[in-house]
Amino acid sequence: MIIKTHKSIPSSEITDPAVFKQRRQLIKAMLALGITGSGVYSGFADAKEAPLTATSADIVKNHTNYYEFTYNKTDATALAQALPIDPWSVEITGEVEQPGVYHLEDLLSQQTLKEYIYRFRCVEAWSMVVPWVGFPLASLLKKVKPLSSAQFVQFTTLFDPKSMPNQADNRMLDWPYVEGLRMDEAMHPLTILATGMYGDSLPKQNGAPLRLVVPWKYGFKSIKAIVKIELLKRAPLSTWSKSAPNDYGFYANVNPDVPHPRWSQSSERVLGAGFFTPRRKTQLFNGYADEVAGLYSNMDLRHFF
Ligand SMILES: Nc1nc2c(c(=O)[nH]1)N[C@H]1C(S)=C(S)[C@@H](COP(=O)(O)O)O[C@H]1N2
Ligand SMILES: [Mo]
Repeated sequence: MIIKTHKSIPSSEITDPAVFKQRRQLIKAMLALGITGSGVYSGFADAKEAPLTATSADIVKNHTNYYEFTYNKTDATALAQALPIDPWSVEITGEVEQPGVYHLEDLLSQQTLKEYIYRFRCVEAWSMVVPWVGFPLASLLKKVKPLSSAQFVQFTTLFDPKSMPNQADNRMLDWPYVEGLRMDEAMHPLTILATGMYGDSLPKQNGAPLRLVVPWKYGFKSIKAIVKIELLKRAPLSTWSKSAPNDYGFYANVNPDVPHPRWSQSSERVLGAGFFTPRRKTQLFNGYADEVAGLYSNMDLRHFF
């Protein structure tokens, strides 16, 4: 059950060190028991196509974007191991009936973990297919009861310059990393919080212990190492939109017809595909249009990019 604490408590008091190992065992046990089968949404967006085949775990774990650690794609695998993820707590605050600092273990014990096999498309025009382990963000939000005034959700990554070397300067981005969703996007059943991948716990470089995954949006929306979830009346200013508003919009829906100012988004390089394999044609909403197009029916997607 959720133990609610209304003021910040020192992280040293939050969880027993043994709990991290338990969490890992929990993920494995739930998968083994079949509590988790494939997520309801796995692949169904691709009914007209072949079923999704996951990219090799080796690639997904060693080709990452994690700017708090490095501006290249390979070094976070080693550097992120310094991130202290146990104990971990998440502050839920803002326009919500039950704000508090929640122990991650308590949040997870209320959720049923499932596997969600999703396409993942980075704004840099590469893509992969990842079998995440997680639960719908909506299911967590419902437990803390958003107020009717809540229109947006803002997420914040851990700020810990000791383990995240690039947080020590603000040259590239303003830290901590912040992202946001409109409330209906946050409540959409495709939107998950991931605690694992490939049937195991989440590697640190991929956003452990808790990250967002929004499969119809560019990868930068899928914020890693979340310590704060804030329900807001107004749209938050996300990190990338703030740093380059003409390049990265708030919505960041995958859209082959809306180019980045410096490159086309009409196709993508599929990670793990052979050198001679042609690029894949990018699909509107990353192939999830049947599920999510309705969220944007009255919007000009070129303006709200
Ligand atoms: N905190 C944080 N979250 C982040 C990023 C980051 O640099 N810091 N990079 C984003 C980008 S650009 C992408 S493409 C995905 C990459 O996820 P992966 O490294 O697990 O593939 O994470 C997103 N979430
Ligand atoms: Mo990205």
